[in-house]
Amino acid sequence: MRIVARVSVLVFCLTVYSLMYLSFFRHQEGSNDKIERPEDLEFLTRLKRIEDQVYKIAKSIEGKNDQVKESHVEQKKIMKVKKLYPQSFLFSSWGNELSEEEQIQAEKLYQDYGYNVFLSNRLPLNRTIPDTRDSRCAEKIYPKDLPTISVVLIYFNEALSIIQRAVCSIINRTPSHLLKDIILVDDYSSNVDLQLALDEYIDQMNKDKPGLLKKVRHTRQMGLAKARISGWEAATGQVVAILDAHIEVHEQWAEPLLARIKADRTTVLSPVFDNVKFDTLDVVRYGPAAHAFDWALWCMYESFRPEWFKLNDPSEPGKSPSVMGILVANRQFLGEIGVLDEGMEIYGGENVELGIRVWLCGGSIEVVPCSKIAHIERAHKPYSRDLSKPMMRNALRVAEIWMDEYKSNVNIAWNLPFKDHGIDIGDVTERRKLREKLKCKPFKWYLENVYPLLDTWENLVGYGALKNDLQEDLCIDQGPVPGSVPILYNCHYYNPQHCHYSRNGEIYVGGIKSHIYNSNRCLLDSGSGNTPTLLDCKQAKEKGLNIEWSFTQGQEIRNKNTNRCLEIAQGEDSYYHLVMQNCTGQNWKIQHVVKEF
Ligand SMILES: *[C@@H]1O[C@H](CO)[C@@H](O)[C@H](O)[C@H]1NC(C)=O
Ligand SMILES: *[C@@H]1O[C@H](CO)[C@@H](O)[C@H](O)[C@H]1NC(C)=O
Ligand SMILES: [Mn+2]
Repeated sequence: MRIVARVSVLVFCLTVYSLMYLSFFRHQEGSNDKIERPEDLEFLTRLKRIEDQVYKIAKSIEGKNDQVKESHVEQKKIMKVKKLYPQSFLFSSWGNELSEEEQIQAEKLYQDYGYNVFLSNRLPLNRTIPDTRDSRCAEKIYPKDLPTISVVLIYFNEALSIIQRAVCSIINRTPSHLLKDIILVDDYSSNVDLQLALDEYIDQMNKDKPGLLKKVRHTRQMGLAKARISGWEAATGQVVAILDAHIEVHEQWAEPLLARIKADRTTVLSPVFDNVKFDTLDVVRYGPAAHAFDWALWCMYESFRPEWFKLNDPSEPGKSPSVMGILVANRQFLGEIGVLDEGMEIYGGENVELGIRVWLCGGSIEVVPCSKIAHIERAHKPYSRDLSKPMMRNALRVAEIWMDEYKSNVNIAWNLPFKDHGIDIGDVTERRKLREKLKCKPFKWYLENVYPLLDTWENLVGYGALKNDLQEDLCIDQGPVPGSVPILYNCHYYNPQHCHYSRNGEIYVGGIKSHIYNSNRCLLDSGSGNTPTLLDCKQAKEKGLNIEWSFTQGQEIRNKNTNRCLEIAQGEDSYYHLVMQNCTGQNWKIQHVVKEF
């Protein structure tokens, strides 16, 4: 059944400024994305040229000039296909014909932008892209008198040709009587060509239709949420679409959205994205899916609910718990419910905040399969590790404003204590007032009616690192993956060491899943041998394995079935190991307690 095969691929919320922080993290990437410094390469190229010269001179001294010329041409041919960057993902399936100079140029641009700007600069701005919609979409007839639309493109140091292509696709593929304006919101880019050259382009485009393109430029970096608000403020259309700037819209992208909002002004919509490959800029079709999130408020795709599958028509809109970043809404309605939370910093969580607010305060969210947008997914996501700080801070803010008695799940997801975590979430009084003014429903309603797939974690009593009194610098760790043997390891408090103890006696090791369709890894005592094991909880339950433990904070951890204890013992190697053995009175503590146990 399709419903069982639920996709829950963790993806980055789509709208991350293309370049934000890229320069900071460029040098911290994983070893398989090794980057050679351009200076080194220039030097190598120069060296190669000198070698060639020497070779030539040597040959000419030998008086074999004609042959030399030939062999040099031949050599040059081979050189042409020589890859200067065998490690670079940019060239893994692109760029075979590039000369060395071109390779250097392309690689530099790729490093700067995270996608193939060299190629983008050479493709026509009005290129055609394949129609990736369901065949039923092209047959649909939309009303003529649809609301007008303002398109907002948000960017920070985007490549000029990428922005131009986005604008070009919007102008060419939106009925001109419906396209009110295109607003370019520059969150304080430093790129020179995004100033004069872009302004010239805007002037040129506006000659045909005065006022069509507008640019809003922040005078300091204000972050994603504020950039979107600036765009919304400048918009004049009845509907506003807030998009990334590294996109191309598909044929008929606007009509299904406008028709839906015309029918119900309280629906907030998202088109369906295709993936534009960062290297070849080819468009890869993605199917429609709901936009979801976990308790840390990271975004992910999730399959639509069973009701959507019952429609048996993949061109129909599907309900969605949230939006991933690209959103389309009635401009006034979006204003009435508070646009976006200005208290959000840099990146993350603002889309989930919108999702929850829309549902709780009188609207709904849908993903519209017939509206498609091709979106570049950048090659390296170098910001992934370090964006977690603003992400965590913003998630706590969302929880504080919206999540009522469930707000501590966000703390659990980030392995933070409930109180005194020392993270400043800013002033929430305005947003709390807004919630009251709009008479929004409680979060429980959202969990029950909109997002029942989110596990409420109501049985959790403890979480965090699990330590034995005898060796407090060692923590239980999920051990090698793949693998099923938990180990003792120096405490680092990251996900592999996150343990959860549930009221029903289960101990999860290596993090906890947010969704009921996922399963945690349960600690179990097989009953024989002297090591504990980890196994998928659902499987372990089906097999009737011993996954229940009696544990009181600060006391022993004893398996309810085998009566053996989880303990530590020094091996012959003098290191401490996790063992299952007859209880000798060893005691354990879990980092954070939800409820006394
Ligand atoms: C793109 O623009 C060029 C120049 O105006 C034109 O010749 C060409 O037909 C256009 N291509 C498409 C696919 O519209
Ligand atoms: C563990 O305890 C059981 C029952 O109390 C006993 O039969 C067994 O011999 C003990 N095992 C060891 C290794 O001491
Ligand atoms: Mn994006």
